[in-house]
Amino acid sequence: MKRKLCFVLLCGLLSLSAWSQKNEVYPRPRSLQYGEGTLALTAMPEISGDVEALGLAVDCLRSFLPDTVASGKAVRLIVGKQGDKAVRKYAKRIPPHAEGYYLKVEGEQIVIAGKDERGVLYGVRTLGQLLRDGRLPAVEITDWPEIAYRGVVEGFYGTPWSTEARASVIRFLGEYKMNTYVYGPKDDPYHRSPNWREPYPEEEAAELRRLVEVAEESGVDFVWAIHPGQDIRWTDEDRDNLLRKFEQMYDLGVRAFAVFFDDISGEGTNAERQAELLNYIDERFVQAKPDVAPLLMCPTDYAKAWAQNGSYIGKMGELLNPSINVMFTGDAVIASITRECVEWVDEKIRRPVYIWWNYPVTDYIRNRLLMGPVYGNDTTLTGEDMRGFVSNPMEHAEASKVAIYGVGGYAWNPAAYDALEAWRESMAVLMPEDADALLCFASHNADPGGEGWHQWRREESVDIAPVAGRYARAWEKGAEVSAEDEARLVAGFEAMVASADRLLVNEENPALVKELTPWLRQFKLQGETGREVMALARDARNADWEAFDARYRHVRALQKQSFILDQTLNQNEFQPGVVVGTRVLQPFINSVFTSVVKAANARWGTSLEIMAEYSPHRLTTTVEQLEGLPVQVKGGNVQLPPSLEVIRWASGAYVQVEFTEPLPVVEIQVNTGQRIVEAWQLEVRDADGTWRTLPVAWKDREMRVAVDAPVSAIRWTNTSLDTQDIFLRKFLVLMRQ
Ligand code: LOG
Repeated sequence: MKRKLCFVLLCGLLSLSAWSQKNEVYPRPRSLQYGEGTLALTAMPEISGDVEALGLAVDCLRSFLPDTVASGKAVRLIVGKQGDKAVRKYAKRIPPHAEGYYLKVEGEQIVIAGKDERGVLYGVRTLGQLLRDGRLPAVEITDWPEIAYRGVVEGFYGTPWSTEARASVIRFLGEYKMNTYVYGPKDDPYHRSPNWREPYPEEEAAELRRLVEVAEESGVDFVWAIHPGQDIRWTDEDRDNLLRKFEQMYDLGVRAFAVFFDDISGEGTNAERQAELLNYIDERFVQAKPDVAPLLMCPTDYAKAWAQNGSYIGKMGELLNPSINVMFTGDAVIASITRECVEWVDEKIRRPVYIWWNYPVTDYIRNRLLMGPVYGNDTTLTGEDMRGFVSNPMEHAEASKVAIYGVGGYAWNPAAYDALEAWRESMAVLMPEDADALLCFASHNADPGGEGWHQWRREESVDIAPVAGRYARAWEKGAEVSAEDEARLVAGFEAMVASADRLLVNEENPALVKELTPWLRQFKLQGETGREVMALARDARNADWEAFDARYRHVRALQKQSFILDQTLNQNEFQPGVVVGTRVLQPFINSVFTSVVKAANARWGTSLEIMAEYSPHRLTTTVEQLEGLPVQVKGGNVQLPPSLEVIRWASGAYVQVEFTEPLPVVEIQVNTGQRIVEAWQLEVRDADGTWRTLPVAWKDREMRVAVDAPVSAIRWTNTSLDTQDIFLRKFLVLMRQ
């Protein structure tokens, strides 16, 4: 994967422009054969088939063909679904799979024969993608989706999508042959406890009704989910409350329903009671209405990590009516979907699982964007293994389309899915003119970081990572750097600045630009800082003090600007701020800056600050690996970035964080990745300047010490007689807010 990604990015510019000239069908069809020649199609063809009954498909046809009769008449379109008179001749060619279609363009004739209504629609969509400059290639296609339900579950915490954003995503789903939008934003009060019992106020109801219409026009099922588990009582009254709410949603036009029991505690988690309720809803509501889709549920144990003994999830398999679909997020909350896990859960739930894929959701890392390729899910999985695959997106709807596009291709045909190809195409879909700039930005904004709750990681900055590694190591060791590597790094930073500038004023996709803007501003600064740090390294090598001194001040100013952006944009109470390029670029820039300034201090006898990120606070340490580590300010708290490598502390070695002034420290948390009881000392310096040692209590790998006093510095020392190898997974100072 790595090598492939790297290759593709290297030729990124070239292949992108070549790609946009082609008219590929996406998702890739099962079988596609081009014939000889092309057919001109500039107006509505003469249709053989029941135009009335074809409804959506004809609307779709009109959307890419001018509705004039004049010149198109020569072309005949034979269209219909299985059983229709018009396509009887092609009955044998129709794939025996739901939503499948057969399409043939030959001579002056087009045939679209669907397995069902949606199959016909998908045939027409394919036709639309094949049409370029009024011409269609002669072609024969047989196509159908592998996974029955494909699309999105709006299931994140945080600001729910606006109606416009939802409508835009729903249309996007339809366009790329996805068929499902599940409505379940955690922060819609009428979805969740305690207000799930209440009807939507008029205005919200009207917006939902509109969305149901948009979904209908797009060939997408709008699934409305309720989340009653936190306060539900297992009484007839609450059962009736739930059904009443479903009836109201039915009146708004909703024809597909879900019940979510994730992230709850207490009585609501009872497996038997949940199953009883769901079966009741299934029998009295879903089955009782002729036009309602199969019921969908999200279990309380929705990931294997905490469904280990399988007793809860096994009960669901045993008790739930067979037609009810059961969601699952995989091995963990955030995880790549593996065959092993799917087989495990399928056996437990006694039906093919409906995957709730927690990507590109960022509600646990709100200062980041996830815009990398959709890769890592098992591509041998079939419709027998999974009944559904839906993506839980970011609260940034437009930016999420990069991932949603990938998910669409994967779920349609996992075996033929090409992660990198889909990723590059999505850039051109979102911003045809600035696709290369968007690709540049996306390639450096992909990794969730592995801090905090979830450990799942993504590749990032893949093309430049090995070059950056070589260059930074050379500086660390004081070795010769490669001129070629240096040139590539400089070009990379310049491309970032140029991409950010172009995207900031892009007019093709204003909604996307608006979402990205805080990150684009940070990205531009990162590109500028990287470029200037490379130049600083050159000044140091050339022993040009004057140039170095001026450049150093410039880098300092850029670092401070980045700090200010992080402290002022995207402020929220969870992960405030804006970070970019965290996996490769920022650590690279920091490491080179620190190495270069250290070398300069040695050469010129100066004592320039080597901490690479701006901070009002200071770090002093005798641990070499921690030198230059930034003291970060996040949501008013102070922290050191978590170390991913083992840190070697000599006897007596310490790290000390000094604040600008005495600050109201409430608690200090240190996580060392291993259990340590003695031989470490935590001290604080009180406002009057005296140091005192705090009693330290460990719980597992972490110690938490209450302070609750103004403190001007904190020191953490290895007081044992031996060298200690520990991680510094967390060094967090909580302030009174
Ligand atoms: C929630 C979901 C949230 C996601 C990622 C499920 C089934 N539920 O841990 O609403 O967006 O994780 O933070 C979840 O995934 N719980």
